[in-house]
Amino acid sequence: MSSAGQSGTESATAEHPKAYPPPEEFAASAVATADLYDEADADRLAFWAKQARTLQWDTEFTDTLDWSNAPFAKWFVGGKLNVAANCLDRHVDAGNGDRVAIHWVGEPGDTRDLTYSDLLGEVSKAANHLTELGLQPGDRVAIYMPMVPEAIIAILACARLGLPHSVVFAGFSAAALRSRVDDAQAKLVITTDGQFRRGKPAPLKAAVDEALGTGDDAAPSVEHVLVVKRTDHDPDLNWVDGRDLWWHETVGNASDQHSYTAFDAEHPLFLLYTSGTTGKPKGILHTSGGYLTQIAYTFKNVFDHRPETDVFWCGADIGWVTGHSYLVYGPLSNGATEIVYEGTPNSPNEHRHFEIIENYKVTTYYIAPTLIRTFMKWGREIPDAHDLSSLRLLGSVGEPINPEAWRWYRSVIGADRCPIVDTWWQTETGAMMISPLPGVTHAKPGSAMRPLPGISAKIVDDNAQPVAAGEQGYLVLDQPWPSMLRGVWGDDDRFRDTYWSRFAEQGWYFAGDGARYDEDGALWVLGRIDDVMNVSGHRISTSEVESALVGHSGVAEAAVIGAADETTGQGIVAFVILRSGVEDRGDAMIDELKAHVAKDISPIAKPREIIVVPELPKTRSGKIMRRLLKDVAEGRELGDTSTLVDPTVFENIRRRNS
Ligand code: 6R9
Repeated sequence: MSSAGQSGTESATAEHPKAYPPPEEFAASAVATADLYDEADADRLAFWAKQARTLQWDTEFTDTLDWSNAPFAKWFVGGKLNVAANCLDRHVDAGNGDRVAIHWVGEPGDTRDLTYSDLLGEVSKAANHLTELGLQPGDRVAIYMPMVPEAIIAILACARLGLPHSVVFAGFSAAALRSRVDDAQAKLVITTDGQFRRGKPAPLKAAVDEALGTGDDAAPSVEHVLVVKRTDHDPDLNWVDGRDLWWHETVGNASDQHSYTAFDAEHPLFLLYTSGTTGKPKGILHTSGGYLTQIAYTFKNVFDHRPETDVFWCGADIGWVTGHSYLVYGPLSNGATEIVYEGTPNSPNEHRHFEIIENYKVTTYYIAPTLIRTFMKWGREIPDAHDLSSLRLLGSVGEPINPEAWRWYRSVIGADRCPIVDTWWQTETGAMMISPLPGVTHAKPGSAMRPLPGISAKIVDDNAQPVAAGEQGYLVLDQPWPSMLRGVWGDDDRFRDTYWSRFAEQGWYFAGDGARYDEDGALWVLGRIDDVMNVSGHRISTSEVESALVGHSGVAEAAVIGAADETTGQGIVAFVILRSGVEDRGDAMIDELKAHVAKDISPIAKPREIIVVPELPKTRSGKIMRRLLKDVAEGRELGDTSTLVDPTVFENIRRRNS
């Protein structure tokens, strides 16, 4: 096992310090102070009970945690609350009804601002109509919508009525929607007629119609389809009488007064299907009190949130967990003002995000490393053309961030002024787990640093023994946490097998990620364990090699996989996109890149093969589909490409490879 790697490549110079301390001014008035760690360490459960009490409970909880039926947790036992009331009524009652909750920006340029009072009125109307449709607490609702305000209104209306929502990303296929609707036995599907994509309306309800089928094929659980008019592009829109309802004709005419009832802390709040690499997607189940507690706490402390002055922007889609937690429940439970943007970052051009930051004076910006690398590829003159001085904190989520992208993000977007929080968490964890606290923790480019106060994690080997600093191991969560998944919908065995069987004896949750501590005790998440390569008995993380490649001035983005190799077990194959303006010098370029990796990490990490490509295959959530690259590298037929944003990227990759 080589101990060289991301941390090993960090040399502390004035230009690139090893760790960045929180800026003094920021630290002096930070929301979260170092006391939080001490408080949580002294009594973890008391700490979480205190966090839970920052919410509005209609009935106090009597017990903080019941872990007697592990791994099925019950948090805040006996407590009753309404999640939507915590996101809306509470702020209106406190006199903040006129504060803007959502600055919505549509892709074609239309905008809409909703205050907390507006949002409460809209959610009340939707709740009244859903009640009229006969939905009862516990009934599931599928939401298949683009990023329009009604998507958030629908989510909150479900929460208000105790109807677990299952949001299905609007880029998923009809077949994917159908399998999720069937698995959850959803009674209602909420959708739009169409969605704007790169300036053009594209049908969406048509996919719902295809998914739900007719006659003998009809989805048996679905009673109604509620349709928001967004694009109004199709005069012949298919309509199923009795099943289909226009939102504006139903919700639009409902009363804007609605009194909520409180639900048990463990009442199901939502299902979110994760598209696993094998088998049918798993419906990850989250419940109410614990989820909202950890979401509200992490949003406030990790984003150093100031409800009076901050403008928050999370770039994720509501179809993913980041959208659920930090676009809906986190900001709204904190009474935040946030941006919701409907489109892609380059509609109508690459300036879009920076224009929004400038126009709305965004203070806090939370995106994925893949977007940061895309911005790098487009060039710094684009952000440089805008006044980004309102920004005061930057966040990263979704994948390991390579130090090169981290530094670019900090210097070009954050003007060397804004702390960066690199937040590690998963659909299953519900909320952030490992991240710096921006006013407390020194940040190292590429490291998520340490578990948040109240969270406990370990890095262990195959025998559940802690690994030494520099050694790679399994990242496990050895204590329950409030926003933990409560199960896989309808499949308790799969829940136990997938997450709790690897370290069953110890009762630990295995996250599926590899990680290591460096010599200073900073935690480095190295990516999925299945992304870890084994070359001649050496464990090398794909992200380590990617990081090295992207550290070369000619490379914009890289994806690395371990391909089967007769002699070495696995051989490293890298797919790279060159920066715009960089000339592809053929073999000379490849040799230079190989030498660069060998020098940066170690000769054992030198790629066997480097393929220059115009584009990388990505899922719609922005994750590189390494499985498919492996198919290419190993000369196999391609597996399922249905979740790719652009399935044609493979034609280009194959052409380059042959
Ligand atoms: C929130 C989200 C979870 C997987 C996770 C890990 C990777 C997420 C990361 C990170 C390194 C970070 N991941 N954040 N890896 N550093 N800050 O992305 O959820 O879509 O379920 O993905 O993403 O591999 O296991 P999800």
